Amino acid sequence: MTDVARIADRPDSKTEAALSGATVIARSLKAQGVEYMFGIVGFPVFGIARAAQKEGIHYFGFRNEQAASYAAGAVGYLTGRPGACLGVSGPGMIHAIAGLANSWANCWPMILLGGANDSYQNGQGAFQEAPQVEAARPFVKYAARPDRLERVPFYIEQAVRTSIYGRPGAVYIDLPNDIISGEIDANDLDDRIRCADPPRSLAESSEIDKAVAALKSAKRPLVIIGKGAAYARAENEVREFIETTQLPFLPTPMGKGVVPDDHPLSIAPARSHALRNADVILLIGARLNWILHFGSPPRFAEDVRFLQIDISAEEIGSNVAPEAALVGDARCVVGQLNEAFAASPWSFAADSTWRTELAENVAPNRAAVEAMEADDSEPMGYYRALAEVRERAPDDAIFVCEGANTMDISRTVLPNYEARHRLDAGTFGTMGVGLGLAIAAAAVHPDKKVVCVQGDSAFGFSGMEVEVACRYRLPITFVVINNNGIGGGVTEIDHERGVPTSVYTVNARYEKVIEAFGGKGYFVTSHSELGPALEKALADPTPSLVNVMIDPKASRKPQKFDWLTR
Ligand SMILES: Cc1ncc(C[n+]2csc(CCOP(=O)(O)OP(=O)(O)O)c2C)c(N)n1
Ligand SMILES: [Mg+2]
Repeated sequence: MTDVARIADRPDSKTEAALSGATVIARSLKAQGVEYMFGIVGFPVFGIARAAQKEGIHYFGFRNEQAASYAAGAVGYLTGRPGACLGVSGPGMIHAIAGLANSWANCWPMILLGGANDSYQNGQGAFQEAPQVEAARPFVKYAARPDRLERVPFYIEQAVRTSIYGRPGAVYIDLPNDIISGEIDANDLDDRIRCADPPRSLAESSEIDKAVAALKSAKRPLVIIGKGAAYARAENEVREFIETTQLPFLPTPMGKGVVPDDHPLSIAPARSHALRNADVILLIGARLNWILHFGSPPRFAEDVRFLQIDISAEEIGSNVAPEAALVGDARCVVGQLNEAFAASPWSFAADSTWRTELAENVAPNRAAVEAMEADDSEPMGYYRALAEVRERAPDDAIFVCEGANTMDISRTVLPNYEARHRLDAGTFGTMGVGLGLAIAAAAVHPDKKVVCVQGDSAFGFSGMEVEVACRYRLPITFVVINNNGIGGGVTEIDHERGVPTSVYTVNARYEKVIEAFGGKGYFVTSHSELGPALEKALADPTPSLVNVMIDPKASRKPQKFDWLTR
């Protein structure tokens, strides 16, 4: 019980053995492996932030709890232990629900700590009183309000463990002022040891046999790698699996990098064709939700057979019943498949019709994209602007991408060679996550370059958080792809006719926002200016923002299906 001693052995208060509630909270979090906290102070959580800093938790003071809550979820995804978000009672906690929902949809662990009014004022119309536990409930795996200070370590251990065991997700702890500002004799604490990292579970061996047989019988097999594989740290196993079986694969947006994007078996440029024509599909930590068109026609073949690896038994059969139900940890289950293929070696033939057909589909799509990337016309389109970013960003850069076209096109143009190196609007399609995600990535990976590519609308949701990046000296390069609006604007607003609903200020100087806080701003209108600006920005540890004016009419490569086609 060494952690008991950790929490209890250093008095922090007036009386010898007494600990404040804030200290107990901070030490409990630290004891459970919570290393990062993002939030805004005020009544009644001032003391928690101060105590967290004192205990060695990295605290980042934000400008809006929304962005702070997105950062907490991203830390959970990047580290496997929940990031914490700290919010004041009422409006602060309410803003942070945005991050709970984002983490709920993405299955990312995070812990929200919401300050609350003194419990003896409940129901009296206390300052910032709100039904916070109830408000959090639909988006969390666990929500509780500690009843007594001595049990705070118990609740925090339960919350942290719940957030990372099974399918990861968000949790909520409601902290009334009387708990935070209370005092306790250290000997009275109901202390807890650090919960172990989640136990990893294997799939049933009969389901492994079924999956192996199905893959061997396939004429048109496909592997889809989701962010569940990235979360499970399955990259070594998945890479081995692809090498051994020679199966073509497709990553989901945040599954990119589990196997490097430049791997010859990646058929991402032929995504639509591969989905529509595959006969057996192995899902590795990827759900059949809207991102994969529910696994249904017309985007998939009528009789496609799914083999589904998922940590959550409840996910099995969601939208389509699979032929093999591989419930378990993606790293372990892919390891089981590797063992099976080592015992009975097999690989998919390189000269198969399917591989030839996929290659024939990859080539023209890749050529079309390359032509747009090389397009010299002014003003620039997306592809040229993003290709300039790709040419200059380091290979191990963490890309944060959001916007409509900006995000979709960045997925094609910006490569990932490592797992968990792409963060975006995710399963919830949340605009405004970029700043929080970028700050989280820079906090977790101080040695890496974070490049945050956002549409001008996406940037606007949390743009003020550039102040946080500057204050904490995080070497982030923000790139705003500016087309004067949501999915495209105009070159001039005709006020006589009224302002169109998707239009924002024309030629808005977003780079000046970061300059206000000591960051470096660049405003570019042509590709000849963009390259040098990016070079300077990326080489400089000072946070920077490159505001790239592109053609307001620029768009994606024509798609056979739009992204919501059922
Ligand atoms: C919180 C939230 N509000 C609104 C939306 C709707 N929405 C989808 S994409 C988008 C912005 C797209 O514009 P921009 O970021 O400028 O990217 P572009 O397509 O212009 O490159 C909006 C507002 C959303 N997804 N999330
Ligand atoms: Mg835009």
